Amino acid sequence: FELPYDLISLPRSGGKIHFDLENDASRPPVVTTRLGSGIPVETTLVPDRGDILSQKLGTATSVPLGSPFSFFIKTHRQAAKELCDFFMETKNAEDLLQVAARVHGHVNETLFVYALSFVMLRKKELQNSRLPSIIEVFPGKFILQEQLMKAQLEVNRADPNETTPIVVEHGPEFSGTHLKPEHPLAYWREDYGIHAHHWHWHLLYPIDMNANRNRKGKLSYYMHQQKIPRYDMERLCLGLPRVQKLQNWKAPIKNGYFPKLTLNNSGRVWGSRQDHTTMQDFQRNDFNLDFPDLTHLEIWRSRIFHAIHQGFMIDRQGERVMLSDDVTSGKRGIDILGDALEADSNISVNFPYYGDLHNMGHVLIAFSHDPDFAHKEDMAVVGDTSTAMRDPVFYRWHKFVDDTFQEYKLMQRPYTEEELNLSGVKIERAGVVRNNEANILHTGWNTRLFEASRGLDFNGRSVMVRLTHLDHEPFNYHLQVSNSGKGIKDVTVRVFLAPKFNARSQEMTFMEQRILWAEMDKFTVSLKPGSNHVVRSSRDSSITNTEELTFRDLENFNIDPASPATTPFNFCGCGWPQHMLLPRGRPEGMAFQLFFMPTDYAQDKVVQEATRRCANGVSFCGIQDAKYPDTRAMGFPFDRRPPVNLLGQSVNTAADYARLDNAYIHDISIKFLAEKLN
Ligand code: CUO
Repeated sequence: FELPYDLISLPRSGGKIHFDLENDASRPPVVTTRLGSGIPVETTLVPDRGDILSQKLGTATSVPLGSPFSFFIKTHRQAAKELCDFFMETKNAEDLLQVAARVHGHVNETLFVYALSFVMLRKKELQNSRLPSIIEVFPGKFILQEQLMKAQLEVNRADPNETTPIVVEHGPEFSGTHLKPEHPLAYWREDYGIHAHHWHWHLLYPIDMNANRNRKGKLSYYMHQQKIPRYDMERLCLGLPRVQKLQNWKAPIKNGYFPKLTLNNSGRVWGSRQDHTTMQDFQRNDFNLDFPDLTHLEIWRSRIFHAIHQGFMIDRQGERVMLSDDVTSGKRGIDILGDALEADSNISVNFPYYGDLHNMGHVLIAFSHDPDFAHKEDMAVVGDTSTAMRDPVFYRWHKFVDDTFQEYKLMQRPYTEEELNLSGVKIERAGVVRNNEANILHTGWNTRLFEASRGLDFNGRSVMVRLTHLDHEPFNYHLQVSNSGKGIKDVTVRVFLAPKFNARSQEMTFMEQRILWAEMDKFTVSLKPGSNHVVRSSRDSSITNTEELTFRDLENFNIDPASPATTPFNFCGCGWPQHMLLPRGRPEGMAFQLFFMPTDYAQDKVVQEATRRCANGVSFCGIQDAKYPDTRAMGFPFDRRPPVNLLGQSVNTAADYARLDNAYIHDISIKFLAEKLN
């Protein structure tokens, strides 16, 4: 297998540049400029820039070709930083392409794609460029090796003049069998869209890269936190208990994981973990890592819990840094904690003291099958942001991380009635409508085609893969909202979804349900005085992304570079997949609750210069080069425990919030049709 020829395409004045990389060391790399029609108009050989490799690459060459690259490993982050800095120094798109073409083949494949993507997201002149889906760049990370080999065998057997694409299927069995209790969820964990989102998100909010985005620590907490209720909801649909945090690190991890995937298109395979494997001290010498052992993780955890309970962290000068979300200036406590726990060594309040807990958890788990390199086994999937979410242990680790954040959140005072209330605005009714039917939503299966032959070479033959995935029929939210004021009132409508019953089929208390609320949407509307009928499509959700862009989409995508309205596609690439917006429910229907809460936009809004914004994925991904567009805490109002009393009565369930005029709770049913949706 070889690396892709058409790796990245960039739009530019007069057309697109296709980045053609010949993976043949005996010939110099070639950069071909083509017009939008795809006809080559100019071919420029990269000038001899031999000096580049020795002088500029620094530690970028320290990650071997064909091996895994992990952003959770500090030495790999360093390598990425040096390569990104080097690419950032290029003068323009043309220069970047030439330099990148020269570097290609000399640095690790994932690192190369990572750095090039990183730079394309950040260089002003490339802001309109688009990245193809990671699924087509690295098909081996998404499609089982067996299926790729099948396709290769078919190519070998076929008539060489045959041109019709070969199609291989992936799913719905995915990587295991129902003999294992976690397997029924494989369709969810191995969904292509959630991995593309996770890869893209970490590209936007990298650790140790000095790409310090507004409220990064908190966004890291919130984006990862929101995966837990979504995963738990899916588990409840299948009758599985909620995910348990991984907190006893010296006990065996019950569930193993065998990904059956290949690494960096090199033919090497990702590490597998047997059931009941125990995390070990890291003793490998292949990462130049000055390595802490399990005990270090335990010490860091104690220090972080200490800080949470004391209400402050200690910086490198020994000074107290208070942790509180009620601040009028500076960072909120959740941001400080997020930066220390995630951890970013550049912005952690005290990296040597609070350590590298979240990242090293990924690493120790990812090498638990071969901690001393005795078997020369490669890293497991949980070490790479584009594959980590396949493994059940990912959710157990992140449940631990999230519970740590929740420990902090429970130290915060509850919101007051005044903070929750919005006087003058009343939700009279709210619900959902799908295809003229109220309050019953449908899920089922669907498929999506990707071209495996863009990222892998099947002797020039086109190979498609048909991926099965969960999907739902689109629906609309309808809200009847009255505004008793005399003028227009702008509000932010917050919409959440949670299961109505717990695994014991009981209605949940506020505190049990509190961390099961998944954000569905957040949008602004202007309410005129009197009655308002607000309709919002599920397709416009603030958490979701438009579907993954394939290489073919990019080729067919005509962009007018002169138009200021051009969508900044790269940022739009981030976001939860739209097809995974709903949990699958059950064939007989499953009870869920929707929670709606309009808040005062005048208080929520962030005053900043108008930026080009992508409407998709904002809740999880923010806005490019701008502040996070909501001043309230992420997850408001469920990020804190409730007040003891609201409007004179105690608060026991989320429905008690609906005593407020501006809150509404509504029961719906989600039905899994177990068939292909149209
Ligand atoms: Cu994204 Cu642990 O940060 O997977």
